[in-house]
Amino acid sequence: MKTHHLVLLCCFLTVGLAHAQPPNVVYIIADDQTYRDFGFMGSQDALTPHIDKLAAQSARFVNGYVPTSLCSPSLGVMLTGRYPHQSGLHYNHPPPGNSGFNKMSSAAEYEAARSPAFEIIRSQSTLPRTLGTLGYRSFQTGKFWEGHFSNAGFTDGMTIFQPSPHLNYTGVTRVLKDGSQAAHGNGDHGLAIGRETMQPIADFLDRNGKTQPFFLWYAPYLPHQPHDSPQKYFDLHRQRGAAEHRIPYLASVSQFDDTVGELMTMIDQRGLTKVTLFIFVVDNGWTPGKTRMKKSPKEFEHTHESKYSPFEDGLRTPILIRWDGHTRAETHEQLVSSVDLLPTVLAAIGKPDAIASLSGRSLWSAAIGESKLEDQPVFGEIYPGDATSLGHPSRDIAYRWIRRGPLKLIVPQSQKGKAAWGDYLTDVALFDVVADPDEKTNLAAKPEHAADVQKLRRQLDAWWTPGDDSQVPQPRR
Ligand SMILES: [Ca+2]
Repeated sequence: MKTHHLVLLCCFLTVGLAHAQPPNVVYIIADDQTYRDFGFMGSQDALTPHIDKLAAQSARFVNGYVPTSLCSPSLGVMLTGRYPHQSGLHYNHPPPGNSGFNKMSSAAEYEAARSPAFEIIRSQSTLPRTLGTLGYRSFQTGKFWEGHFSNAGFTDGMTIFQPSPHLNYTGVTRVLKDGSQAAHGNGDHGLAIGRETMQPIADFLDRNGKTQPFFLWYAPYLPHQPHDSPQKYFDLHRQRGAAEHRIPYLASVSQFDDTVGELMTMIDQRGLTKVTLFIFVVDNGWTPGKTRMKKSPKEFEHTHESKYSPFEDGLRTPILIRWDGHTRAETHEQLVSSVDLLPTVLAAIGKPDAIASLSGRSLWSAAIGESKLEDQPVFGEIYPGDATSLGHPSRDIAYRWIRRGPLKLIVPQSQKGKAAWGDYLTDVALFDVVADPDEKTNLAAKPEHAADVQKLRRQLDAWWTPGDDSQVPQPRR
């Protein structure tokens, strides 16, 4: 009798678990878009109706940050849940760097030089790898810098570290000295998503959407340059009287937004919206300046204060979290970071401890309206695009920053006696980014702020003081 009861209990538990299938997880990651340039963030000229609709349905964290304002290290934070100085993913290009790679004699030489770096992500926990152990299939599309999609633990994907010459826009394929072609390193075949097609996602959803939970990485090369959207998007913004230097960028923002609409429709048409957790974030900001690009005069260079920089236009992002029936559509003003996303997702799927010792904090209980988020500081680190060595972020770090309340402290780091890379600051700077979001007035030397500088500096150093890289994952030797 007892055994019979046990069997029944087991059956009951199994059925119970089957009903509690964890949600699908969809990351929508904008590439090079400034935090202000969304309708729901108050933009006057950017048109983002589909993202605005998602925002209206989401827990909205409007004071979000990425730790670093550059593509690959920022995506690395999202994949690993660790800061670049912890994951070792602090660069776009391993040594000898982007121009060094372009000077190589053959694709074989380039691939051999770049491949050891892929061991860095292969050796650590990632979101797709962890979700895989929990029964998820995962699909990588768009930007991805770690070679083949499987290196980060995706079960399926588009990026394979092979040239994709049919994508004939800049920054996708390298041509080496012997005429051979190689993948640039930022996503190759994956970069077709959004710009050329959404079909691979439709196919993945049709293959896997109903049978097991899935994780979708939607990180199209948009609104990133080249700003070569279909003419209708240029016409739209010209007719609306947008400033000339903003039109190519705004066109790409509109094109990106339309793809978000397509994606949401695809998921909806398959009846998957209610069982899907959506995350929206930007990898780094990008603000058009008024200087035309030499190589492509229809486009404009970005401002010095956005991408790459330690300033707000490079670092800020809205963060949206939506799972219908769970999250509450409301605005949160607290400071949050993209390093918080991985713990948030693990909390949402009921596996908060699936990866030990993550750096961020879960936003989940705030997103579902269960508790108010505590005010905490956010931190970050800025590097050049090219690493001088692997496994040693301390040798390349150029700026560290902390924001607490309205105050942001930026600390430049000189390397080998030279001023900090990037020509952003030569000395410690303190800004009140609420009163002065353009960071024009450096308060660091003002006597009334001496205590703030000291306190923030202590907190920043406690978070990370460059020097000891012995815990950083190493490349393959
Ligand atoms: Ca980017």
